[in-house]
Amino acid sequence: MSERIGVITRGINNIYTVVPVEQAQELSTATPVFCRIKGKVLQDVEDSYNPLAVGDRVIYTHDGMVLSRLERRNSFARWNAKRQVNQTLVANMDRILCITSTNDPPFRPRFIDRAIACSHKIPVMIVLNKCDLALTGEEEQRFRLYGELGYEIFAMSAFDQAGIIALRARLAGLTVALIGQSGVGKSTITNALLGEDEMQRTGEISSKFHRGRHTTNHAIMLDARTFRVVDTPGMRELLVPHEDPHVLADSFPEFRNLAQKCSFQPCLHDHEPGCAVKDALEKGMIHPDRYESYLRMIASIEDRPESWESDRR
Ligand SMILES: Nc1nc2c(ncn2[C@@H]2O[C@H](COP(=O)(O)OP(=O)(O)O)[C@@H](O)[C@H]2O)c(=O)[nH]1
Ligand SMILES: [Mg+2]
Ligand SMILES: [Zn+2]
Repeated sequence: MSERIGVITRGINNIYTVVPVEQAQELSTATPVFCRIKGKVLQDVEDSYNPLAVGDRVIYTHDGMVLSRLERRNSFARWNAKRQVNQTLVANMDRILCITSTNDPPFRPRFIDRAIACSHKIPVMIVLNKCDLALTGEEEQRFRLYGELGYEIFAMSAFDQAGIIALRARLAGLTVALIGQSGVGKSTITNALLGEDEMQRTGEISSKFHRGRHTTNHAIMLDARTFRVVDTPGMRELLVPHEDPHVLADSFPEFRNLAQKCSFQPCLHDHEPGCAVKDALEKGMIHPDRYESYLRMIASIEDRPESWESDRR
């Protein structure tokens, strides 16, 4: 049986939609193969709970077997508290679009901070949706701070066509994943980006293969003509993956140059004396809420059961 390289565009109930890699830029005309994993576990993949994510490149056969997963260029992973495992939601993305809203649900910058921490080697673009609703001055400042820290920021309303057109232009040629709390507008933005034809087609595919319309209870990669977009399921909360807490500081660019000046090496910037990050905080050079956000992430990792670590390593 001939083996090919493909891209996972959807995975549901252990059935993966695989598109030949040479067709991955033109999903709407691609011929997908519905695959299962050959055997019980995928070779060379340790995380057996969720071995494949949307965006993964795999070796598969035409009769529908995934044989192996190729090395990931990057990934977005979170902690699955119910199963006590790190869960990769998407891999090999050009951008994570972290969608937040001004209101309904309220602006939650700490969610954004955690989303950045969940993104391993993927540039994060922070999108503030529902700009037709009000934002306080303080919230606006906290949003603008991401721009100052070097993240791409984008303010829009899914109901305003001008924003959708501008966003489409920015995403040309890329494969991106939308992540965000339930209700911030991910599916509305996705549908607006796709335009009407594609939305209809998505509906047809959903009813044909998976019953019902495109509601987001699993990640799916869709063709927006000039780019690819992955809509991910809504999440009530987002927990940072279980990893060395020192790695978390890497997702705070404002700590980066200071960390070398800390007396303790490596420093967690928590209770250590002579900490350059805490010095900067006291001098008002670091936003107190960003620091608080960081401390909470560290604490959430430390609170996890130790059994997890011994099981996994
Ligand atoms: N006011 C306002 N409401 C929006 C906007 N975008 C989406 N919504 C609404 O927010 C609700 C949740 O949207 P949905 O796309 O399902 O959110 P998801 O859970 O992130 O996929 C829906 O009622 C949308 O109509 C926006 O820009 N402004
Ligand atoms: Mg949705
Ligand atoms: Zn320190």
